[in-house]
Amino acid sequence: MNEVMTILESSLTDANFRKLLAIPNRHVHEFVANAIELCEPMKVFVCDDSEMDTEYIRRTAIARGEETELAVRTHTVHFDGMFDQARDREHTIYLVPKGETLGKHLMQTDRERGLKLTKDRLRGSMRNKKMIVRFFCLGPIDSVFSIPCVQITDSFYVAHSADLLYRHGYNFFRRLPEDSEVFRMLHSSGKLMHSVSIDWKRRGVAIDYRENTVYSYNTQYAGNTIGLKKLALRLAIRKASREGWLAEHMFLMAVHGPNGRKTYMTGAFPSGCGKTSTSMIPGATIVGDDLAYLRKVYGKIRAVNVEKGIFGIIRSVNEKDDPVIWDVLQSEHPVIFSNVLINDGVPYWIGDGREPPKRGINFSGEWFEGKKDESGEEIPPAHKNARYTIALDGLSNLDETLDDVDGVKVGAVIYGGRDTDTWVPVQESFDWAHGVITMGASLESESTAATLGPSGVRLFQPFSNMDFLSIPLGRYISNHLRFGEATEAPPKVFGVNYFLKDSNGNFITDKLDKRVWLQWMELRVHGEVSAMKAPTGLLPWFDDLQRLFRRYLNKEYTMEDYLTQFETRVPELISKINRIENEYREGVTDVPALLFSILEEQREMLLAAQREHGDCIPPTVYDEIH
Ligand code: OXD
Ligand code: MN
Repeated sequence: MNEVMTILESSLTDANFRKLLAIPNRHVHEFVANAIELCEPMKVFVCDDSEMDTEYIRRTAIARGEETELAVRTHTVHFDGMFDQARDREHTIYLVPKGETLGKHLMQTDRERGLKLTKDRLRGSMRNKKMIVRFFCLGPIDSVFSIPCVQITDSFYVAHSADLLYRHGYNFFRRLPEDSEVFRMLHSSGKLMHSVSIDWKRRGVAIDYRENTVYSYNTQYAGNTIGLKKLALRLAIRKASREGWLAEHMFLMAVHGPNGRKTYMTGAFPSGCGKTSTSMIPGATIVGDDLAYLRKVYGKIRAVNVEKGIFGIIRSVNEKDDPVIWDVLQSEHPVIFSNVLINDGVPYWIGDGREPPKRGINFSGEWFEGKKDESGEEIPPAHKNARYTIALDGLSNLDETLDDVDGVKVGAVIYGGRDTDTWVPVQESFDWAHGVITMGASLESESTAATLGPSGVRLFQPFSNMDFLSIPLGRYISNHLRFGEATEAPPKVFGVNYFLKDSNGNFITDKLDKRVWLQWMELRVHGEVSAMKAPTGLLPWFDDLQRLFRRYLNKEYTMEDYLTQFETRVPELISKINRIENEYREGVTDVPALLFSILEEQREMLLAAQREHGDCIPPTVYDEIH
C-alpha cells in the first residue's frame, strides 16, 4: 500500500475510508491525504451526498454555533467576523511559477515562496476540528461543461452553503476516470472564538493554478471560502483559455418575448451591480445569477449556469423593487442569511422597507441603535454586504433548462457597471468586436461593499471579471474576440447602465425599468424593432420604449425621461476612452491591435458628432437603422 493509502486508512474511520475509496480518482486521494498531513484534523468526514450526510452538515453547523435557527424553521443565520465581511482582493494571490507573469493588474507571487507561506498558515489549522470532504460538479452533470471539484473545509457553514449552491457530485466522481482533471479547494477558518475566525489579519487565498488547487485560510466570508464560487472561477478561466471557451462572471436568464418566445441572455455586471435583481426580474425566468460557462456547441454559442443556487446581496431587497426575491425570502424555502440583523428570530437588513428594530444580534454581537465600533463609527444594524444563500430549485421563476447538458443558446450578451455619468441605460453594439471592445473591455464601475475597502471608487472592471482574471488581460480579450468571430451569427452585444444620475445626484431610472430594457433587447435579437445609430451604438426609439413601459410596467414614459436618459454625453465618453486607452497602453501585454483601432474610431465618431451637435446630444438627432 502506498503512502497516500496509509495516511487515509489511518486517519479515516472505516465508513469514511470506504466512501472515499469508492471514488477512483488518484488526484482526490492524494489531495485528501496531503490536506490531512498539513492540517492535522482530529477527524475526517467524507460526505456522500446522502440525505443523512447533508442533514448532518446542516445540523452540525447549528450545533457548533456557525449558524443559528430562525423563526422560520428552514432558515438560519450565520455571522462573519467584523473585519471579514467581504472578498479580500489584496490577499488573493496567484502562485506563479518562475519565468511566468500574469501582467500588472493581477496580484501574484513566486509559486515556491507563496506555497511555503500558505502551508505555514494552514499547518495544524484543523487540530481539534473535523475536516469535511465534499464533491461537486461545476455546470450540469455529465455534460461537456462539467468540471469536477473537491472541496475540503473545516467549516460546516461553508459545507452547508456549498450544499445549496452547487450540484452534488459524489456519484459523478464515482464514475470519473481515474486520472481526470479535478479542481481542488482547501479551506480552514483557522482559530475561532465564538465560532468566528479571529486570525483575519493573517488571512489569504492562494491560487496554485499549476496544480488546479486553491487554498484559503483564516477567513469565513463565503466569497473567500466557498471554493466553487470565485476560487474555482480563476482556475476555470485558465482552463477555458486553453480549450477555447469562456468562463464568465455573468447571470443567465430567459427573457420572455411575444407569443411565449424565450430568449436567453447572459449579463456581466461587477459584484453588487444588479446581476441577481436582473435575473430575478418579474416576468422572466432565471437560469443563474452569477457565473456562466459559454461554449460553442453544434456551431452556436451556448451557456450554462455553473451553480445551482444564489449567494445574493440582500441590501435593498424589498417587496416593491424585488418582489420575486422578497417572496422567496419570506417563504419556507431553505435560506442561510448572513450578516443581517436578527430580532426575535426575524432577519432585517438595510433597505428592506420595514421599520428597523432598535436592537438585536448582528455581526458585531449584541447590537443596539447608536452602537459604535472601536474607531467611533456607528455600526449599522446589518452589514452593507449582508447576504442570503438559497438553492434555485423550488423557485417559481426557475427556468426549466437549468440542468440541460447542452446549455441554452445565447441570444444576447450584456455588459453593465455602476456608472453615474457616462453610458445610456441601454444600447446595442454595432457588432461582436465593437461590443467586446467598447462595452466588455471598456467597462468601469464604482466599487461596492462586496469587496473590502472603500465603496464608490471608479475602477477599471473589464468584462466584470477583473477580480477573477487568472490569465494576462490581453490574452483574455483576444480569446473573446476569437470566440465570437469564429461563430456564425454570434449573440448581439448590449451595454446597460442602471446607475445614471442627473446633475443633482438623483438616479434617473427606476429599479424596475430594467425590465423594459430587457424586453427591448429581446425584440432587437429577433429584429422586431428598429433602432437609431448614435456614435456609441444603436439606441431605442422613444415610441418603442413608451409602448414597452405601458405594457410591462403600466407606466407612462415621457419624452422628458427619454431625452435625459438617452443623451450622448460626449465629454464624459471621450474622457472614458482616454482612461481605457491608458489602462491598455500601460503594462498590459499582447493587447489586440483591434482594441486601439476600435477605440480610435469611437473617438472620431464622437468628435464628429460633437462638432455638429455639441457636448450633449439628444437622441432625436440620430437616423434610423434596422
Ligand atoms: C459575489 C461576488 O459574491 O462577486 O458573487 O462578490
Ligand atoms: Mn459575483
